[in-house]
Amino acid sequence: MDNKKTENSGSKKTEDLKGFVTETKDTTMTTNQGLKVNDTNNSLKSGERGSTLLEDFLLREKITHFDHERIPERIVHARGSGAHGYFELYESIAEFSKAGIFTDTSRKTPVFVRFSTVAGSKGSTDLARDVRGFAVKFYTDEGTWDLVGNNMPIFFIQDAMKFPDLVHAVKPEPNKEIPQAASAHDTFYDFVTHATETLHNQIWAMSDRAIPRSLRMMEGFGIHTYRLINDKGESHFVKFHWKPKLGVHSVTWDEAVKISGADSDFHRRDLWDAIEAGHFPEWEFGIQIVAEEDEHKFEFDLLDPTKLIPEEMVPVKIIGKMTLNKNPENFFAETEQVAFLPGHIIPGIDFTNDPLLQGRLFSYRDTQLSRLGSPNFHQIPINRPIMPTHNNQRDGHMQMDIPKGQTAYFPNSLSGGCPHLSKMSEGAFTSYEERIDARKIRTRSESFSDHFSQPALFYRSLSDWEQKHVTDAYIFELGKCLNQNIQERMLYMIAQIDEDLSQKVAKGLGLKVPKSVDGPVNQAIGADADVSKHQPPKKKIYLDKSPALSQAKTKFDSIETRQIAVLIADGFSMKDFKKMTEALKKEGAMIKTVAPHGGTVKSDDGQEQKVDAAIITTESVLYDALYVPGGKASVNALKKESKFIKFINEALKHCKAIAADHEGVDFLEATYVSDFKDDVAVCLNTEPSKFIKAIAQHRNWDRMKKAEKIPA
Ligand code: HDD
Repeated sequence: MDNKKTENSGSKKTEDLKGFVTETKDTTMTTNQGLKVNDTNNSLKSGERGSTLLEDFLLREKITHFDHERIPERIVHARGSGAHGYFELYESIAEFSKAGIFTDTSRKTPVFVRFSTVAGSKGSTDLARDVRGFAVKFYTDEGTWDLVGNNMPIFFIQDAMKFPDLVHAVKPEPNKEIPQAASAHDTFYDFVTHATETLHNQIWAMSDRAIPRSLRMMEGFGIHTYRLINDKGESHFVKFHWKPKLGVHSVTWDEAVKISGADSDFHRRDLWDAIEAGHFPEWEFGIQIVAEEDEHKFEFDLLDPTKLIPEEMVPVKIIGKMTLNKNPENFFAETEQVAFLPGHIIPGIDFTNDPLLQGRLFSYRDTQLSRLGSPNFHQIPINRPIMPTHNNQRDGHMQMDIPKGQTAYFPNSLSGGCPHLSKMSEGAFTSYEERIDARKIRTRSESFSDHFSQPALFYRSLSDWEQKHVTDAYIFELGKCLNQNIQERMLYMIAQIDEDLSQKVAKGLGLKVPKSVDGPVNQAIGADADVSKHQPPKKKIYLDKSPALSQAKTKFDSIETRQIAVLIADGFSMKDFKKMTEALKKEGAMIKTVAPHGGTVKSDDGQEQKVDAAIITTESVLYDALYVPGGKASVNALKKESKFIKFINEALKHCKAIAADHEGVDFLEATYVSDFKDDVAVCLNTEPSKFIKAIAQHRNWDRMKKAEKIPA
């Protein structure tokens, strides 16, 4: 593998980090004090078989460090994977924002991105049904900007005050610490059915968006409405979007469950391997702009984070691109210690009064204090801005800088007034001067009370196969709830979104959709609030469908980095193998040979071919497509291993592209493929181009209904 490709091309942040990287190559072992060590295997004892001496400072140093190696994992988003890269601007948007990254097209702004699941612990499976975090740290010339978003455009709750309740409901139940990394349990649905604001994000979590094929194949969203501020001090509302170059693709739930067993690091490995192989993941960056005077023209409130602005109402303007081109040197130092704060902002961008965002501005700084242990967490290499910092903050645990001088206060004359204040004309940050005339009041705006229109819009906008996946997901999730009241209450809520969907889910559960539920629908308002005002009103239909919400409308033009399993044994046809794999490789696909055993196998013309995976070590769910070349002896050997038959049937069931040539076709006759010979993604003795087209389609969902019956 060409590691040079992953060098991050002189990025200011990479250069900065280089100063902190330590290497062990060609070095001698020392203690932390630089003392050379000649034995790290045996403690100091009173005689060969005697007790260990307290004097043994080498033992104490080694063990003490080990004892304190762990830090608290993130309370949410504990499981994550990170990468370095850069952001480039296609065109200036100076009319909206004065931020350097939005006006200067010559810049390559370094970024560090961390993707995550939300509910699971640090060691949980990548394939949990969950929202994915999409946090981007931009190291800009004006200071660090963190855009801490998710792969879904809306959030579960409207006010930060409810975040601890949401998280306590979804996390493992506190008495038995079950289930890990799963929302399919009573406490979550108990909460969801009483706080109906959650239903929009919840139905997204039932969709395929919650089980991405790859972190490189999912969208990202800033979610909140933010402000862009131009050099005249004018404000526009904005929503931020990331659009993956490879399109938005997912696995099926059956695959997700199996991948969790076969390779629970599936997403982390996929991201790492793609970057190491030089297939750098890319996302285009887009903005939705709303003028100040249009703030109230929508049928929903722009400050409500459970609402999206349909792209058909306000198009996404693509203005830049992010490329991830370097893996971290050390997981803990970079990916674990990186601290994202929505409050890290730069001139040209500002907050709105979204009550969820406002609470986040407090929470993220606060959490770093217990997670990283010190207010100096910004001095950790990955968190340092690329610009020098000067202020009068001092001391604290693990101070890494040596601030010089007599003064640590402002104003001062002893240090010539330094660090002096920056003028606005020199690029200082100032908050947008929003006019406010209001009562101080603890309440929820009535404009936030429509909880069903957008989940319904989402469901209506999905294709048939996506709707089927949502239905199955609800049946699975509610089927795991032990409390029938909660199941029925949820069926009632789903019926408010879509009656037909609720009936299908009820059928799967063997229950009836209730006509009403006990108590107010929305109970998350407050004891003295007039709940009737907040009962979600009747669903509104302000847009029939939003095609942008459907994965059926994504990109299907590339097979780059797709994993293709090629099933071979001794005697496989090298001619078939070469023709197909060379065509696939040309398009950027990754070829993985799977054989009855590891090591190598011999082709029909006597060549040794390396085996990437022995069948016992692998599963079809880890690949996007499969190919069986000809070769009588090879096919006979494959037939002898029943797992190859399972491998093929399972790939077929998951609607993947399958190809075979010559005797390979005979082998497929022994599987359920024989019932699918007319399928467009089953390519028997065809040119590679047909197979390539089928892989680019990601899946042949037309096969889904019939393929579901395959017992695999
Ligand atoms: Fe959060 C982490 C995304 C609401 C409190 N959040 C965290 C991460 C992401 C998000 C991607 C992981 C960052 C990383 O990789 O280190 N969170 C969101 C989004 C939200 C949101 C998109 C709504 C739009 N979060 C939210 C609220 C609160 C928090 C309302 C609290 C009031 N989030 C946290 C936290 C975390 C966090 C507890 C845990 C670790 C961390 O911050 O650094 O403070």
